[in-house]
Amino acid sequence: MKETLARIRAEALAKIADTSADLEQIRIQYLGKKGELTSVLRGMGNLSAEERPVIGQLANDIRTAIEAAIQSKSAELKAKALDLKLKAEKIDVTVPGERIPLGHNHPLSIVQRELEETFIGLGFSIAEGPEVEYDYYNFQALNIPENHPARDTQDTFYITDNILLRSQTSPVQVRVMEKTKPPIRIISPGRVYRSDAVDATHSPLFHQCEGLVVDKGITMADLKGMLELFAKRMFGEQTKIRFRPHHFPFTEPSAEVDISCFVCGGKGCRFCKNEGWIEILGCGMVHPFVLSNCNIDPEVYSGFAFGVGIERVALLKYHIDDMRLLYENDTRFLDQF
Ligand code: 2U9
Repeated sequence: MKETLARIRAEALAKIADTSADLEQIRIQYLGKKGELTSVLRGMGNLSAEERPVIGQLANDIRTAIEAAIQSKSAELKAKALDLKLKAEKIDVTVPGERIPLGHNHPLSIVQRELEETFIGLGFSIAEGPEVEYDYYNFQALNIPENHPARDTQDTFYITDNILLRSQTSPVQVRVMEKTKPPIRIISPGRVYRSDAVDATHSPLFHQCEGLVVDKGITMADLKGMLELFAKRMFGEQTKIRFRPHHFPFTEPSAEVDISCFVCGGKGCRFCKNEGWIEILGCGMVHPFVLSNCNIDPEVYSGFAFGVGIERVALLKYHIDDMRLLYENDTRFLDQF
């Protein structure tokens, strides 16, 4: 029996020393309920009274030795595994980082921000409204008659008979006037939609920034003074403005405004097609019908309004000759801003 025990001890310890993984299997094989050491101990009933404690002691020593060997091997394996893991997951903090390309504003956003900042500086607030609008706010309230070409399905995107994609940001001002008692001093920048074919100067989606001032005693002089300040801040202090009579259904009188060419200073050059002037926006005194439609008494209050195309300003400012460049998301173009 002593020999069997010695063999078990030698075999078990050799296996433990040798293994790189399944220690539990070895424990079960020798020390488990049906293990080799256990079955030897079961056979102890046949031993003499003198032999029994000696063999018992020996068996216990072997159990302790095997357990200790398993434990120390297990600790060794764990340490090895941790070491490997640490080596594998080592971070080299000296490796140069990957450069994350930084984005920047789109030229249209740059111009819109500049317009917003200029008008905020002149005391305006920013108003926003829905891009999907009622016919009423987009046309009717603005004194655009039933048979006006802008109302045609050829020119405006209709969703239903009386719901459409706004063709100007003016409905925002109508909504503000309905809800607010003057004084009102707002701009409404945003997207507008017209059923136009795409070319160098047209797009079915573009951006406008309209403005509205309503108060007691507002005159065309206020409009002219304000637009002059705007033109100087936006295009430089030397900029002059010029008014030409025009017609809009929602303003009366109405005008188109030119600025002196910021390339040649007004002498005439290729940029301004030898005019010395560049058309920049439309404006006028808010039509009394429009004020009435919004429950503002035109006998008490008057106001002016203007509208500027954000694309138009961007094309001029950055000398871009084709509007499509603004929508194509070609980074070779956009990276220049
Ligand atoms: C209300 C009353 C009047 C807004 C105005 C213009 C003149 C104008 C164009 C500029 C270039 C449109 O994008 S564009 O093609 N706009 O010329 N807009 S007056 O007048 C208003 C607006 C709201 C209640």
